[in-house]
Amino acid sequence: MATFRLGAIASIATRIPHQNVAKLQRINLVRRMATGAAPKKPTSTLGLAVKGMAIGALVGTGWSGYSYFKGGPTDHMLHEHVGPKVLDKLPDVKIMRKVVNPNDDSGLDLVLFQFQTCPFCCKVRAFLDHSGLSYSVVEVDAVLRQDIRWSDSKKVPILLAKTKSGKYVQLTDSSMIVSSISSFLRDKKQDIGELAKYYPSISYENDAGRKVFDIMNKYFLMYQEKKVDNRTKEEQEEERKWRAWADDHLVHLISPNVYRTKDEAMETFEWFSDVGEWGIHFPKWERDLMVYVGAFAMWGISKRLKRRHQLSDDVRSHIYDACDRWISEIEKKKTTFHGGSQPNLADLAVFGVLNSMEGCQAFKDCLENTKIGPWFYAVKERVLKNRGNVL
Ligand SMILES: N[C@@H](CCC(=O)N[C@@H](CS)C(=O)NCC(=O)O)C(=O)O
Repeated sequence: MATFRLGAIASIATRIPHQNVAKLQRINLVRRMATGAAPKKPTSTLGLAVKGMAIGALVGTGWSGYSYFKGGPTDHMLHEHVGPKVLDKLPDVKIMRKVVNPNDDSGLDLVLFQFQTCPFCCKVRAFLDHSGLSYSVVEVDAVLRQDIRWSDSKKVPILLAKTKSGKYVQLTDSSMIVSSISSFLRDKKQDIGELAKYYPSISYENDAGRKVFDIMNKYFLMYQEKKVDNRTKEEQEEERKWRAWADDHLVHLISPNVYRTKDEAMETFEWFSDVGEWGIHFPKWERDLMVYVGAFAMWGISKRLKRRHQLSDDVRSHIYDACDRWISEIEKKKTTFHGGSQPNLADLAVFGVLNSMEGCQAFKDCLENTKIGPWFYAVKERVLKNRGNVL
């Protein structure tokens, strides 16, 4: 079964001379199309996707699964290939807080549009904090989403980064954000606006005839000088593999686990409300609506998600397996982190996804029933140590 996603097959090396990128992309497209028609998705996909989108908008979590309901392995027929959007100035939005690191000498000027407990946003924050970067945060109202109305992307995270020309380039997709900023940090001579062009948004039609989107090269770092990455090719490949695993596998285990029962779903939404400060940002009736309606809806939807991802009723066993698999990978290396003595992008991706459920019973159960704890808290310590001051 041809199951790889376009972004994950992008190229064969991380060091891609600029002139070769377009060629590689053509090759990738050919490879992608050469995979032929993949098995059709069940017809319930569309209905589930629509419901998921609506509830996701309402409750503010917008779990990742829905993006995959709209596309994925069965997609074919490239339609468009669009570079990143560039804004002349920042949109008129309310910055809710800033993370300011006096040691940040990157020269970057970043604004993150996010939902606090979205696993993709957690991934991006883990990366930005671990990298010691300063950034501003716009907490997007998950119901009205007026703060991302200026954008063609309806999902968070979105990161706006100031380019050398003084304009702001829009980075969408958590993995693309991490790859493009990480590429920049390895070679600060590059312009973030130019780098972003190596991660075009592509759209194509899936078997159901629906237009779907993905980001090309999203797990690949782009830089000119080999010396800025002294890791072996295998190490780089491993990092990409596990970053993709976090997006394509781990993230799908979150909803079925944190909304497993009505009580757990309520508890989860109460936690979302606490960490997202919904009590401060929304009137009480709206907060309560989000918590009660959201919890009930997600409890129902998580059952369908469970079936879609072919999970057994014992959903905990799947997340325990995932934690075990990840930890055994690190144990094989006999290092503290997947990246060795320092977390790499795979550590930060897995940490970010798990971090999105840290306040939930599911996470407590993972701590009790797997060996994820020491690694998780070791990454957390590094992330918090490098993070700037939250103002
Ligand atoms: N592939 C995207 C997925 C982002 C995503 O699905 N975000 C959710 C929040 S967790 C969202 O905005 N959903 C709203 C929607 O689908 O309309 C990424 O990695 O950033």
